[in-house]
Amino acid sequence: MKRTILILTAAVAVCFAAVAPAIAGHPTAVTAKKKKKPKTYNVAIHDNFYAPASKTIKVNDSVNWKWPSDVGDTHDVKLVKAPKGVKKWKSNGYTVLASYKKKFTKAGTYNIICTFHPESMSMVIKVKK
Ligand SMILES: [Cu+2]
Repeated sequence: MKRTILILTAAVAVCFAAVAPAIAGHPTAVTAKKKKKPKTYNVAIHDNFYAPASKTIKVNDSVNWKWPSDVGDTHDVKLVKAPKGVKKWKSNGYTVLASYKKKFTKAGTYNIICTFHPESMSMVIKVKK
């Protein structure tokens, strides 16, 4: 009887030893398959320009426009040209301390203007796959 228990105990130990590395290895395997985390890029709003005025990002990255801490002229952010099927958007106009964030889920070229200064204030965002 004692011998049977001993054999059983050994069998359980062997089984656990076989399973344990698989459990321990699981999170690593999942992490390795994960895609790169999307990024958020800041664009500063000034009188009267965006900085930077052009930016290349990847699909699912975001751009966050930030109005200055010192009161300036009123500016906004309006998408005027985008790849087919992308819905156009426009922020409100602000003079100070605001932000407006947009995610880009489709590859292509996006043209953005400030509707208060459409002649001088524009930017291009290129979204790569
Ligand atoms: Cu403006």
